[in-house]
Amino acid sequence: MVMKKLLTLVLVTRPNQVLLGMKKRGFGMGRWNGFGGKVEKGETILEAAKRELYEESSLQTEKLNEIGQIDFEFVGDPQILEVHIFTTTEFDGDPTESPEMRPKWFNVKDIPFDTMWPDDHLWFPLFLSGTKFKGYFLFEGHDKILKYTLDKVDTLSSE
Ligand code: 6U4
Repeated sequence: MVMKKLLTLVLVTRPNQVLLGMKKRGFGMGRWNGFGGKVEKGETILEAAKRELYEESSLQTEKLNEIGQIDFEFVGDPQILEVHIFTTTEFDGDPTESPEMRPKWFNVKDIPFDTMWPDDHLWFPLFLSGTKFKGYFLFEGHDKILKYTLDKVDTLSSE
């Protein structure tokens, strides 16, 4: 039986820059990534995305646009991670370090793909150009992609 775990990922942008956080603990530790985490019982995916952004960066937003959905499978693990990816340009507050994340603005041309999940350099160009997408990645461990699909879409299922 396939078990799916719902996760969120929020990418905050301002002109020519994207805010990433260095993950200090847990899943993806040591990698720059967007802000997000698990959807909890009783909340919607969108509510989870806002909550996790706030908990991890201190930024608040009422305006998230869903840009992508990716299923991640890991060899030997029956659980699929269904990650819902959102963007925003409208937010309140200043990025602040949390126990989970150390935030930093990056110029779009200096995105540190070498210290990010290996799938990111494949779909960031779609996100940066405002193109919606759906993907699937099969990982062996956390460093090697065995196969993947990535498709542009007009709409995402949770919209
Ligand atoms: P806690 O709550 O601390 O146990 P943790 O195990 O640290 O959770 P969490 O909740 O931070 O994990 O969620 C993992 C985050 O990593 C989510 O925002 C989704 C994101 N993520 C997972 N796999 C990814 C991948 N291959 N590429 C990517 N982001 C990924 O860009």
